[in-house]
Amino acid sequence: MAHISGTANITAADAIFMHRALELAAQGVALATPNPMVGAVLVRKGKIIGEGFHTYEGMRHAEIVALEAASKQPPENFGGIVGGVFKLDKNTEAASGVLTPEALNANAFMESDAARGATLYVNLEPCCHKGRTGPCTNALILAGVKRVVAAMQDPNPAVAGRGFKHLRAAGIEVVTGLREAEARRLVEPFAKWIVSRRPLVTLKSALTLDGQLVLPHARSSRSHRKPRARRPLDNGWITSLESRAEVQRMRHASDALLTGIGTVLVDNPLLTDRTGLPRRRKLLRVVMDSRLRLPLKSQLVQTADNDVLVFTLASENSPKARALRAAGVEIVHVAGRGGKSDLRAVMAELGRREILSVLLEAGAKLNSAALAAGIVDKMRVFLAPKIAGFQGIAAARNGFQAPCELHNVTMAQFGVDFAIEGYLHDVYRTG
Ligand code: AOF
Ligand code: ZN
Repeated sequence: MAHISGTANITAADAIFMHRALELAAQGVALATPNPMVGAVLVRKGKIIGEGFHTYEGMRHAEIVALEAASKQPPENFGGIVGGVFKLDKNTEAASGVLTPEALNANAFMESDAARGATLYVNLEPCCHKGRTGPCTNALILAGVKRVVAAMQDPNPAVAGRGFKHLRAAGIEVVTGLREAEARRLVEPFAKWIVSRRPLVTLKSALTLDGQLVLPHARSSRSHRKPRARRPLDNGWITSLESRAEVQRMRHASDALLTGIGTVLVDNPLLTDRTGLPRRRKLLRVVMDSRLRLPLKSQLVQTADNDVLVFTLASENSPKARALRAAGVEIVHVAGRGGKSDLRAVMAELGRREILSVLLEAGAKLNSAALAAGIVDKMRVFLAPKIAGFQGIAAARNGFQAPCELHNVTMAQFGVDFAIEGYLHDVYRTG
């Protein structure tokens, strides 16, 4: 249970408005990256007077979007102009003694009194540093916000509690910890990346009740023996339509998808985000292909558009590498040992490219290697109520070689399937 600090006076209304802030934050999915998803709600006299969420292209932080929305409210909604204690003095460029001239300029649009005395609900600590935009703390102080309810501290070391301090120093009441668990979940890819510069890796798998990754007929072109099943089970799909839609949502929420050449050769997958929802960067499709076996005719290569990246032990200058590159595939040589690529180096490279989250959708081999390399942060396993009943293949052929235990486990149902999710370690714990 999260510790709520700042005041004992959390009201039912606080919980409702924080819920709204979290909802808004989630609207930044695939749009905020590589920044965190943040939503903000400004409330005055029990009424929402402005709200918004952050998108990376929109630049402005959620708090600023909410303040701007509030300033566009008709005066009757907030009681008109009431004093100007924090107002910007255009001659001296000073206000309330806590602002830098730089911040004043950045926030000069805040001439409205709409937010004076208001409470801000936000899922992340307001920033107090200058990145692409000015500090939100200054804007909030300048606008006369009286109380800030924030779900969690910003994991960014450039902020990390200093935002709260700045607000308190300016006399603003700060409450933290409300709905913290949800907030931390929403911001976890950013939290992992901003501290370690490595993406958060989620291993996704779909299994039958007998622990198989493959159904009879699904890969009939490869099978030597005819499977005994009389008809293909659901066209070879292990999971339900509802589960597959959920996997699409998981792809939508990820910056990159990672698979192995084995899966590409057998399934010839597209590995795209087919939700149709907007995203600021294409889903990066990443293939581990130590010997550069990726077929030029594969769907992946045929659809490559600056969004297919292959990590290989092979030379970047071989004829095959050149052909793939000509087809629009990026080839990156990676160090390795014993024919196996260094997955930690791969994660470092993806982190350098501002990839915050990786969805690992692979077969037994790459799953095992990823788990062994310690790069997996969480797992989501879809269990389908089907029995594959393969003959001659041990039920353990699912890529989970070493024993491990998941933490913070949650479960959800999608059609007839159950998705079990848990963490291999705390992504907020650093060092
Ligand atoms: C907020 N509100 O909506 C977001 C915050 O380069 P910048 O100026 O966009 O700053 C990015 C940093 O600001 C980011 O690393 C994170 O610490 C914080 N994100 N903060 O107050 C927001 N998106
Ligand atoms: Zn900010």
